[in-house]
Amino acid sequence: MMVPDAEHGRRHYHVPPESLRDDASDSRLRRRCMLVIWGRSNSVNVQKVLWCCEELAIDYERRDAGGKFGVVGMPEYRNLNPNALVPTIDDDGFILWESNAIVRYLAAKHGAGGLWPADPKVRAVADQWMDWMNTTFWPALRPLFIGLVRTAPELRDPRMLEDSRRATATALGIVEAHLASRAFLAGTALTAGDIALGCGIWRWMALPIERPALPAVQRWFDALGRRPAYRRIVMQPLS
Ligand SMILES: N[C@@H](CCC(=O)N[C@@H](CS)C(=O)NCC(=O)O)C(=O)O
Repeated sequence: MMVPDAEHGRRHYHVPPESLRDDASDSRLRRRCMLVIWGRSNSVNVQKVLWCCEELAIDYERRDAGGKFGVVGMPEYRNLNPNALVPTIDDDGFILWESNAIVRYLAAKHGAGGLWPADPKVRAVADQWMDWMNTTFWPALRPLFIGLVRTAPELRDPRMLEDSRRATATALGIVEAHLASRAFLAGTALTAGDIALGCGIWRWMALPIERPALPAVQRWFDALGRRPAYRRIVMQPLS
């Protein structure tokens, strides 16, 4: 049975995991929206997709999967995403996984000229920062995030936490220099590049750690924080 998700308002629905796919013969399981997103809402990669949808006012249903919800190990889910990871989308039968690819797809489909810039060079810069989030920033920050948020204090490795903190601060020096002369990562407006790195920067800002002063990064983060969709989807207690 579908039940409205009170946290996120009328356009969002939780569906029990057993109903992975729609069953047209059962009206209770019938999909209300063309776009279904599988993934727990506290995942950095799922948040990219959710925030993108909110910015573009795309109707979607989110279905809990991953972490404590399981689902990703079910054969039905693995048929959709053989990586057994979240997020995965089903856009009216079109299945796609990898969060950045999903954001690119949705931004191109619904946000051409905006989140997905028309100018190939501006778009490439947005794309560059999406890749940088996945290949540089998140690998640097992830050990610190997992260590402080998802690891019992007695099991934490202080050396590893400090290495991760330093590596992330060093990586952010690159962002600081880049943002010194522009409001957003690809220039004057929010793009898919900001969506990807913006989900990561919230974790850095919300962790109880020492952070170097990075005025341009702070200004950019403050600008993200003025967006209702960012506050609603990303600026949530870390878990
Ligand atoms: N490169 C993938 C990584 C996906 C990924 O690692 N997802 C994590 C959550 S952030 C996951 O599914 N973890 C296992 C789980 O939640 O059960 C992407 O960007 O979508």
